[in-house]
Amino acid sequence: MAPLRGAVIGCGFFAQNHLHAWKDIADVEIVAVCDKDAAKAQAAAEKFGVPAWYDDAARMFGAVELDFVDIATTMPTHRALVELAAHHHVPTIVQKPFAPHWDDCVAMVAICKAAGIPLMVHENFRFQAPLDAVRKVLGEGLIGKPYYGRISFRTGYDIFAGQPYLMKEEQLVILDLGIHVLDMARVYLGEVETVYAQTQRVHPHIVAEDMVTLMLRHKNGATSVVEASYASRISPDPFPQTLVSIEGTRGSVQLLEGYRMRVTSDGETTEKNVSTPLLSWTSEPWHVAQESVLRTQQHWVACLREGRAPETSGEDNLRTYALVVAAYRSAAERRAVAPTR
Ligand code: NAD
Ligand code: 89V
Repeated sequence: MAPLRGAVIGCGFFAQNHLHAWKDIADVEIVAVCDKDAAKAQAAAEKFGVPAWYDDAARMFGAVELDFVDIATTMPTHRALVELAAHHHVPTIVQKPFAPHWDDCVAMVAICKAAGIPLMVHENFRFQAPLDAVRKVLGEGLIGKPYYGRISFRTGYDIFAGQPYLMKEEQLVILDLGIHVLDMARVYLGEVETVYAQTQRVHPHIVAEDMVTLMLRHKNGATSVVEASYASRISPDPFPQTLVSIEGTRGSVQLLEGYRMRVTSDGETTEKNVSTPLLSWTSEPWHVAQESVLRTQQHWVACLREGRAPETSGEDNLRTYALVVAAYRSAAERRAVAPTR
């Protein structure tokens, strides 16, 4: 079978990981790249041996036969690009956050459904090896029925150096990072009944919140504390690790610094390292996050080939995005809020 013909739109900071990862998937050939900054598109084409580059997505869709498109631009552009892909009936994977506003997310899901194309959000925490290891422990029933969780991403790593646009966002840490952590709360403990959020802005030169503490009540009665911070001066700084602690009726599972996963089941405790080895294109401290890009893209390809819906479909991501919306409302109104979906 011929490899799937893909294109990448957006050749900026994080797309470099996408492009490396596509190279590692034998079943995919990236046949075009596009960036509105022509120099970036050309540089990506040269670096990754891509035969065609464009500085205009509409022109690219008109010129190239595609089996899918991978949109790795920042969120304000997602809706217009997804609409363009849907117009050309090209299956689409789009980076998180899905969009700046709820209505844009709903519109993208609807337009892809109407066009009959799959839409996946690149929610890569779902595919991150250490976070997946915790999920497997829960799935195997080793800790019994989970009733409490703490899922925490706190760092002082200078994310603004690589992503300076984040300094100007009007909604920052919940939408950019909390969205990943909230997604994992759903995965580990189920859908959410209410969200209570408190935000803080610590960094003096940014517009929006850089710290959030959330308390969730899940529909099955479990409680979780979800934390996201870009303003934590801690040592050692675990970036980009998510730390997890989940308690259940038979024991607990913890994801500790250094990618150590500790499981207590019926009184017996075991510990193992759940990190991933370095790939030719990954480096510390980002390597586990980078590797999750490869896993995310492998999932997308498997779903396309098998004709099944991706786990992090647009439809699924609406449920996570609804938690983000509820969190901002909760923080503004200082009360617990039920997500709308
Ligand atoms: P970036 O600004 O470095 O890159 C975006 C690129 O898209 C730029 O080169 C820009 O010129 C290009 N672009 C913008 N509009 C375009 C258009 N209409 N057509 C073609 N090109 C266009 O941004 P980034 O930091 O790489 O972030 C991109 C996305 O990746 C964001 O949504 C961000 O949240 C996400 N991200 C995800 C992770 C993760 O772990 N999942 C990590 C970092 C960033
Ligand atoms: O955009 C992101 O997902 C970043 C992270 C630091 C998690 O990569 O916030």
